[in-house]
Amino acid sequence: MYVTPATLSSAYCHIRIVMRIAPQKSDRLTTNTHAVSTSDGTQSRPPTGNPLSNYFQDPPALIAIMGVTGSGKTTFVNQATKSSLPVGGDLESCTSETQVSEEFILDGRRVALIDTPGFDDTNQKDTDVLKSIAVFLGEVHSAGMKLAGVIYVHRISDDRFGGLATKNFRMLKELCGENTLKNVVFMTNMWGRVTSNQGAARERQLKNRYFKAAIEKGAQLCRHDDTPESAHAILRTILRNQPVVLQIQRELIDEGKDIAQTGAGVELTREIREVIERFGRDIKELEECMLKAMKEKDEESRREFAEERRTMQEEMVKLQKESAQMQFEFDVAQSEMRMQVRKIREEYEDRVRELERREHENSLKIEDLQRSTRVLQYARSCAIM
Ligand SMILES: Nc1nc2c(ncn2[C@@H]2O[C@H](COP(=O)(O)OP(=O)(O)OP(=O)(O)O)[C@@H](O)[C@H]2O)c(=O)[nH]1
Ligand SMILES: [Mg+2]
Repeated sequence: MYVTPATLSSAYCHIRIVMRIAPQKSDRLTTNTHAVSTSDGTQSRPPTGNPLSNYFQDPPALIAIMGVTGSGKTTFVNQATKSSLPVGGDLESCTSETQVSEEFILDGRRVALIDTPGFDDTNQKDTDVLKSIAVFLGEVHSAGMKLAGVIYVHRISDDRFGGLATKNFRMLKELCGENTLKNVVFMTNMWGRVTSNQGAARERQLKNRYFKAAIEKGAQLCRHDDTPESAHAILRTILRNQPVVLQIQRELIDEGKDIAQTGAGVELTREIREVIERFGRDIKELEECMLKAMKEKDEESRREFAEERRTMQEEMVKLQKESAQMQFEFDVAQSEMRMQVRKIREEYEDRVRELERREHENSLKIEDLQRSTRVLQYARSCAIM
């Protein structure tokens, strides 16, 4: 069973997600006893619902799965974790919120996969996708957890690296940051849909062009052959890495930036800002043309320029509203996240205080016991004399 924030709209859902993958020590022992071993070294485990505070002590290895809508992210998560999260068709998008898988055991390590929605080509959808990923990753970082890495899924069956692939890849770079690219694996899938020559040629193009710079900074390129064994082999590659803090996590939590100010936020709003700026310049030019037509008493041209300016102004106002709406939604997500982060920290501090209190009590008891032992030993030695 999986937890999706879609069912609960506020940031509260994120805490529930985090809690889902945070087993208590006692539960972990219990569930491990019931874990089902499989021949390939993995174990599936029953769901747990435990306090978030346990997460601070012993989190599972977390790996995020990113990529274009329909590239096969959820399918990969299902294969790796042996679950059945809903998957979409090739064109329509399916996963709308960041969700985390049940944790499972791979080679004796607890692992959980973070399935993310892909960026699309509408401002509204992209705003929602960034909010969902940013808030989720921000909360994970504030709970003291790091990511073992990120898998970026790319369909080898795509005959070109189009606009959506470019956008998603840029967003990946902004979310991760240059320094964590060594924890990124570019995973190509859908090899069954191409001939081996076609696939190999596209793979070379990815390696030597689109992913070249990232590969030079340590990212890896892997093939996935649509089987659980191949999924696990890719996860093992990532699990060898030192866990990292992604750029978006650092920006949001350590530097206290708003979502819109982060690299990913700036990248996402860049396009809309550029179009608004271009409209502004075009409107100014049209106004100069109108003025010139007025001076030359060319009423027909002036009217045409005025009509064009009106249409452009309407478009610009529409875009400005969209931009303001994006900003507003980022702000709402931001304040929800801050609230959650505060709660997470308070809970963590309570937990630490409780542990310190118990430790103090225990040391008093030990001192007491030691005193009693000394008295007893003294009494015994007096009796012997
Ligand atoms: N042949 C083949 N089809 C695949 C593979 N992975 C995914 N698919 C198909 O691709 C379609 C989309 O898969 P999803 O797993 O929903 O893709 P996604 O990336 O999670 O999509 P969103 O949730 O919309 O972002 C489904 O019809 C899958 O059956 C693969 O490795 N090979
Ligand atoms: Mg999906």
